[in-house]
Amino acid sequence: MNDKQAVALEAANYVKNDMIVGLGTGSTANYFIEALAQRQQSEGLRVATVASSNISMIKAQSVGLTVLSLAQLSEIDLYVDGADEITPDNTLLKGRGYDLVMEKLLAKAARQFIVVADKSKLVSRIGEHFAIPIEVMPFAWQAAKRSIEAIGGTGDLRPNAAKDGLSITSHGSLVLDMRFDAGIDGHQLNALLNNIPGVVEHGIFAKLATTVLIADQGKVEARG
Ligand code: ABF
Repeated sequence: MNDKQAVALEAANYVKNDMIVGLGTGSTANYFIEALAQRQQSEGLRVATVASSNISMIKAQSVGLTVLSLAQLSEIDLYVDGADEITPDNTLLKGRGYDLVMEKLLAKAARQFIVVADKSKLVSRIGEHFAIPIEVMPFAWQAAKRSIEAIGGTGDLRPNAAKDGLSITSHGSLVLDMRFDAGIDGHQLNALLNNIPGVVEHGIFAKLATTVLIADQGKVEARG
């Protein structure tokens, strides 16, 4: 069993009967979806889910989980998702590969948000390894980019996987991948980005995680 599987299995133990569980996106979240389906099959666990992406929705349906629409819900019991970076105070960077609007909505709507990751995701500051994904309304991208540059950001629109066009999210937005000086604090940046017109959402998740589960060589540690 690899570390992503180990941490996902541990997170599945937090699920109790009749919970509504938010499903993250990515390889670690995929293992969680499988572990949850396994508990449903073997123990008869009663659970309903809500997915953070079409990919997770299809995965969850394929393993027999019930998937609700977030539009039907104002809060959920638990959300389990991966992250790209995790700082010592459990601030997260997310959304490098996928839509982050649903991810942040679910993180906010959840009574408990459990982050599942292996040790490679631990960093000392947000932006240490990756650019910050910033989702922008298509008609606002130039104005938003200018505002982000004014607070020290550098970067550009994210190309699509084939690099022959731009990445467009499932909500029809564009993504700016922006880097900032190491001196700028993640919480400060979070507040600044929250205030830029045209920005739909961004990848800094501050004060949202209730528990971070980190796996290292098969052992899982919980950080509250
Ligand atoms: C998604 O999963 C993103 O926010 C984050 O980019 C990614 C982490 O994926 P993995 O578990 O494959 O490293 O939720």
